[in-house]
Amino acid sequence: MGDSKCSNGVQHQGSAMTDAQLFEEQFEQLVTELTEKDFTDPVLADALNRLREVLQYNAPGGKRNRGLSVIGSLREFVPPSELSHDAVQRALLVGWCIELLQAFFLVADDIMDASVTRRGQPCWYKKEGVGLDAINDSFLLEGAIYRLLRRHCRAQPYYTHLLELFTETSFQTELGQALDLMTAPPNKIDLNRFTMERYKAIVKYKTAFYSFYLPVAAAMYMAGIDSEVEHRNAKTILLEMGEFFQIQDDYLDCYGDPAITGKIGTDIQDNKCSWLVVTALGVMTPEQREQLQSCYGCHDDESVERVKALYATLEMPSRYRQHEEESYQRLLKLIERHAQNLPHAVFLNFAKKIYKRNK
Ligand code: DMA
Ligand code: MG
Ligand code: MG
Ligand code: MG
Repeated sequence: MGDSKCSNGVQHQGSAMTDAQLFEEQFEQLVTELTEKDFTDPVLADALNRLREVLQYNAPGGKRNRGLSVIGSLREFVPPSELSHDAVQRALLVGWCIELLQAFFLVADDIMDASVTRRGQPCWYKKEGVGLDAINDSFLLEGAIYRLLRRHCRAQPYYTHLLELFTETSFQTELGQALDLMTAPPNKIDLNRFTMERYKAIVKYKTAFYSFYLPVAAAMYMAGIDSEVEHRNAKTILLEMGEFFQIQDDYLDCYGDPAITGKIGTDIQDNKCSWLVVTALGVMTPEQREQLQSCYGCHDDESVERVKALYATLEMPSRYRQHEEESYQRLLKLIERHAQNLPHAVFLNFAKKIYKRNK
């Protein structure tokens, strides 16, 4: 498909833009809205310029899986003849709100995890002159979500559902981040903390709700599906997918190529309760456990290399691949069992994007 856009943004007849292109195109509009139309008091000019810079640096550049899956899911719930142009635009906007929520969490997460790069560029707090001012910038990103929802969805019957969904999901994520952080205290290495039970709790709350349940649940509300039973069914499937997604993230933290993932791993140095360390602990000898105790959570390269060498001895990459296969099969079964009244494509489309990813 060729580029269907004229330079002024008007479509040529017959060659419709893809959702990904429409999504892309909407971003600058939203930035303009947030920074030029929302508040017009001239004394705010500097703050609004800051907001623009924060939005442009932190919101784009990701895989956009979360954002695009709102419109993707909505198209599975509603037949094309019943999906108006405005409804599509609103679904794209809600998708951007999820990307903003993600940007809000990531700006803060990178400070807390002492990360260096994100999406192939320096983490926002690492930029010259930004530092811990990034904390307030993360609040700005969060605030932008609710300005946009109000402006675009206030008159919709699902507005309250969406608001509650965003606030509830944010709180769940914050609880998950709290668990993640308190399970990884710096300089207090205690391998007994790293149980599979604790691991599952962390990833369900810090990742699965906002990355998987949130976009599909938003599309369900937008399609008028608000039955508790259907939301529970969707949640069962999506939380399972979310758990697997974070396991991949943990795997890629150690084994991913930073040129592809856009970020340099820090989990070993940060003493994180990662899937790799939890799984390795389950299969190692007492001697290996003692070795790990002496080099996990340390910042020097030699210690990190020793942890990685131990992972290699324990064949962690092949254990991961085996887990990936099993998890995929389990997911297909869950879809069969729990998506009786929901289009399977919603879940399968998502699964297709995440299994075997390297980014
Ligand atoms: C990410 O966990 C969770 C949130 C809520 C941002 P993480 O620190 O493993 O993410 P990343 O590897 O992207 O820093
Ligand atoms: Mg992190
Ligand atoms: Mg983190
Ligand atoms: Mg990670």
